Parts: sequence; structure tokens; C-alpha cells
Amino acid sequence: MAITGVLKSAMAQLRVLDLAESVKFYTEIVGMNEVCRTADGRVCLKAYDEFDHHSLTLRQAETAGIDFFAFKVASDCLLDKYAEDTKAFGLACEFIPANSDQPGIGRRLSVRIPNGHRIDLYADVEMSMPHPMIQNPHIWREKPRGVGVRAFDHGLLAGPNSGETVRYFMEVLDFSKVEIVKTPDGGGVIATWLSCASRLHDVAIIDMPEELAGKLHHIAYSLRDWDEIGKAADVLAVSGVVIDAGPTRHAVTRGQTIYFFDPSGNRIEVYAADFAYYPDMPTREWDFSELTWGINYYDHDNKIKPSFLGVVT
Ligand code: M3P
Ligand code: FE
Repeated sequence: MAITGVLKSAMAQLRVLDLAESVKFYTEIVGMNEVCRTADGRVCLKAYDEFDHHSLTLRQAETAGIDFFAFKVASDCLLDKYAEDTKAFGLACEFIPANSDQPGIGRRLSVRIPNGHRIDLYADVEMSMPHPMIQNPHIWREKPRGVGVRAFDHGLLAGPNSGETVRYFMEVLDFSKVEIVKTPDGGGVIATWLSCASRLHDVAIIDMPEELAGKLHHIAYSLRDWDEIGKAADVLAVSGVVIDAGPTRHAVTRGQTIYFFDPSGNRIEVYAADFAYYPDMPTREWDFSELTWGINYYDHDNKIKPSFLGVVT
């Protein structure tokens, strides 16, 4: 196996205001499958093209937002190394026992990173149904419903101390810096796209003020191509879902995209057709003045909705 260390971003737990309404939204419109419910009433979901037990957990709460963002690593013993390296970096971390609050998931190393987010790392994951076929596999078991998202893809985490946050991902977890957006004066970095393996990005970090520590800009699920993005836009429109941006293409990452809100106001992206990352690539750099078309390639007129840059949960 050539890919070692952190394999991929793989899971998030989101807070929602009305669990029943949210489960309906994520299963019927987004097209995910419910895998299980926990004793304390949380709901675990997966996309149709995922082998892993689940990639999204929904928890009923008073406020929307993200509880944690998680990565799958190549082997369980790596977690001990990451715990040591995390402490040496100067951050606290703790182990969460297997199968405690996340069914089907092995022990997790949980770290509060400098932008106020909690990230979890784990290696051992059970499969759950429905997973992609293994023997003589068809492209799906059942025709995907609704938007028909394929698999968890990435997240954009907002908060302060983005420089230290990126340094943690690079120095302790061996992520690569794929693209950056510079500050208006060109002297600093406002956003960084990070890859741990072959995805163009597994997580992106955007600098926001202290009071937005731990806030989520979006999590993204993958689709295959522009055709699937177009069909997703139709499904969202027919279903009356609030679209925040798109369908369009990013020039940053080149991904084709739609952003929309779940019923609690958490922003979800569907994302397709970016390029593959290899560690011999130079970091691509964006001037702040070019960010509008970097985000929305077909907008050279600075028409991004204020909500896109302003709303986080
Ligand atoms: C993406 C992506 C912002 C840029 C977002 C970009 C909020 O979501 O997947 O490349 O500035
Ligand atoms: Fe994104």
C-alpha cells in the first residue's frame, strides 16, 4: 500500500434542530441511507458508494453546527503515534473507546485543534448495509434516490488561528498544502486546502474571528460529473431546497459544485470532477482580489451572495 498515515476525511457529526425532518431531508432529498440509531437517539447515515459503516451522524440539539469532523487512518497503531505527536505539538487529546458513541467505529483519538474544532481519528470500521457490491459488482445495488450523493468528500472548517491549525495538519498528520488564498495585503493566508492522500482536498481551513471558533462552513459529498451536478440542482429545485451557490465550478480545486442548506441551516456541498492530488504538485496560490472567480469560476462580477461568505453554523 503506497498510501499510509491518514487515508481520507470520512465522517462528521452534525447538530440538527428537528431530527425527524432532517432524517427525511438526508434520506429522501440528499439520497443517503439510514444505517442505525443509537441508544441516545442519534441517527447514522451513509452514502450509497461507501463501504464504511457510516459517514454522517445527526444529533438533535438546540443549535445547528458540527460536533466533530473525522478522518480514517491506515492502522490502529498509528493512533498511538499521533497521540504522542499531538502532545509534543502542544495540543491535548484523548481516546474514545470503540463502539461507544459511534456504532461500528473503532477507538478514536480526539483532538481539539487551534481553530476550535474537534477532529477525531480512527482506523477500524465495520461495514454496514447497504454497501457497494463486492462480488461481480454492479455500479449500485439500488438506483440512488434524490441527489444520490456517492461518498463523503471534504469539509471546510472556520475559526481563528488558521496558521497553527494548518501547521498541525501538516506537521503532525502529514497533510499537504494544495491551494492557498492570500490575505488582501498578500502577507498572510486566509484559506488553505489540505490533502492527506490522493483527493484534491480532505479538509479546508478558513480564517475567521475568535467568536466563530469551531464553526462549520460546509461538509461536502461527492458526485461523479457535471451531469450528476445538473440532476442534483433539479432535485434540489423541485424539492424547494435553498441553494446558496451554484450549480457552478470552482477555479480553486476546479470542482463542480452546488451549496445548499439542510433544514437546520447547515451548509452541504455536492462536489464533482476536481483533479487528483499527488505530492509532487506545487501549492497553487490565489490573490485575495481573484477570490470571487476562484470560488465561482463563472462569476467575474463579484456577485457571490453575502450568505456564502457570512453564514456558518
Ligand atoms: C470549496 C471547495 C470559500 C471556498 C470554498 C471552496 C468558502 O468549498 O470545495 O473548494 O471561500
Ligand atoms: Fe467545498
